[in-house]
Amino acid sequence: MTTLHAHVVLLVGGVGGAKLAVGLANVLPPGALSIIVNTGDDFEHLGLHISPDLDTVLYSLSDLANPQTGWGIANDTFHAMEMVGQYGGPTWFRLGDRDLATSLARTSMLREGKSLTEVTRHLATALGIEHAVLPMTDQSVQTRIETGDGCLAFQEYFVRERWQPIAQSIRFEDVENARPSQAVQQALGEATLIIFGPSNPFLSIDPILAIPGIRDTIAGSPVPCIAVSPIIGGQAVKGPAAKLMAELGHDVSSLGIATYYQDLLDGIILDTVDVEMCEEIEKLHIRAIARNILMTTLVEKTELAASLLQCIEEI
Ligand code: FO1
Repeated sequence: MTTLHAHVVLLVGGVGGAKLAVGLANVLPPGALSIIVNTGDDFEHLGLHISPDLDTVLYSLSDLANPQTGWGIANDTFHAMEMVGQYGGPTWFRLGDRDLATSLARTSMLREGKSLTEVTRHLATALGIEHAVLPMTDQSVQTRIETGDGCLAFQEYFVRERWQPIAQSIRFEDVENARPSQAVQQALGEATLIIFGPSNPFLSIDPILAIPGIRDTIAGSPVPCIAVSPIIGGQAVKGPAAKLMAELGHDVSSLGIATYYQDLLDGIILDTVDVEMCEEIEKLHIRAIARNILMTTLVEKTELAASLLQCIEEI
């Protein structure tokens, strides 16, 4: 029997976090799950406001996502991109024709004065999503990566340079002027469980925690806060998490993840291949629980979500 939680709040970034969002949405009724999504990857491109992590979560929850890449829409076409290329425009960021429609709708609604939270609620409803998908803030916060060759905007680093430049530090432009949205503050205030999804700690979770007030709210919250490790057997499941942990001087393991979030975590869920690490992590006064955390199928996403909710009794 899954222990139904009154209100689970999940913090996520890209593809890995979106998979857990799908699993939790399968085991929790609307109103019992709020998904707070990183918007530090957002950028203006081709005159449009692109929100990659929000779109990855929206497409994943509405079963539209491209299963191979995790981002974009399955079986999308790229005729618009071809024409953009013919006119000499940038084609390095692959926006499919249906994917473009999401950014067209978002951009026109933002221009009408709607907030990113209102726009996202509209898009989610239109896609039949009943769970709350919440941008971390309605203000602009842009992740920047300082490398040996200067400062890169997020998508230049992640997509154009294929995250190969060596990162020296990461910063979030204008984060000091940002505020958690009303919906995010309410979700965190009502939370009975807070989960850091299996997302990149530096590029997906940190931007959310950097929004003034969010880290303190979580640190001061009486409810359990657990992380699902994005590192399995010393490797990232996808993306630059392992490479960045090494470049930024952290142990590339679930122990490194637990140590990084330390003051915020009551527990961490790591993969069974790393079970021997549990004892070391427990010395940090963080409960370490080994489960199969690699999610490919819907069943695996749902089973991990259900076991997360059950293992809270052990924390
Ligand atoms: N990632 C890539 O590696 N190459 C792309 O061409 C690309 C296009 C793209 C289009 C829409 C979208 O929502 C995401 C897209 N992504 C692409 C992924 C994106 O850069 C990452 O999902 C996040 O920014 C980090 O998780």
